[in-house]
Amino acid sequence: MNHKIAFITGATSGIGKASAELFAKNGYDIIITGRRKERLDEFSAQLKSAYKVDVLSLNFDVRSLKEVEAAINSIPDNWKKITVLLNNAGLAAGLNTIQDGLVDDWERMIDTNIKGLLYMTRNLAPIMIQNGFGHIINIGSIAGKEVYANGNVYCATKHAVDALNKGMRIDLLPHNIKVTAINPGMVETEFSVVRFAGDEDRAKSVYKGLQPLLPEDIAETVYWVASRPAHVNINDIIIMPTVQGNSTTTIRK
Ligand code: NDP
Ligand code: 8X3
Repeated sequence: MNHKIAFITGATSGIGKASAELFAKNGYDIIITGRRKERLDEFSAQLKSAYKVDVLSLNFDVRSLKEVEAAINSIPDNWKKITVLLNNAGLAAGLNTIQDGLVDDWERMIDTNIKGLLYMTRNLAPIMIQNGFGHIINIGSIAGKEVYANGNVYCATKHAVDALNKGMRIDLLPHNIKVTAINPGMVETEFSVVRFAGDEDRAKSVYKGLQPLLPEDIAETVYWVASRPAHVNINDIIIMPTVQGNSTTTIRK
């Protein structure tokens, strides 16, 4: 075992996967999580062989408090000195007006982006408090700083992450636990494929004619935040593609 451990939710794809890889490259042992077990198994083997680190793979749905509790209770003692928790698992489902919104989409977003993040934090923060150190990094969004047409509930969930990030920072201050939010603009991952229920063409059109951020750009930011000196906490970052001014203003070729 190495002395640094990164626990990453949603490590089967996109930002979480790129972050897990960068932490592994920098010698961290990694706890990877997600619902797609085959992807976790494959990624775990890849990280172990490429970076000679230890990997613990936990296959659960962050929307289920029971599954979260069981997964965290299953962590062996030698994996409990968690240096970083990256609260990354999340999604957008649909892009509809409030009057046309699908309640099932709303519930998936609220249950994953808000309640999932809360379940993870509620179960891991006490372990960090016991350890006397830790760093919780929350992946928010530009959608947590602004609201755009048809983004209603997704934006609300990310505004909640913004508020929770500020609240956690205050509550965990006496316990030597750092708290950071990273709020990206457009990052090309599986995000839009998920948002548009598997419609690859519609997902591609989101990034057409512009250079979006890459998951590796966010991973570098996550790693930079996590590797600041002990006396420095980065509270909040907004990171955008150079060609994106805000949620709705972009320059496209
Ligand atoms: P991806 O769809 O590529 O990755 C999402 C990850 O979250 C997957 O690993 C997925 O794993 C996991 N996940 C989703 N739902 C659950 C669940 N119920 N339980 C456990 N894991 C879950 O998207 P991104 O990498 O882009 O998204 C990561 C985060 O970044 C999200 O919080 C998103 O809101 C945020 N974000 C994304 C932006 C973008 O433009 N891409 C911009 C701003 C913020 P699995 O399906 O295997 O469970
Ligand atoms: C994802 C970015 O602009 O689609 O959080 O809301 S956006």
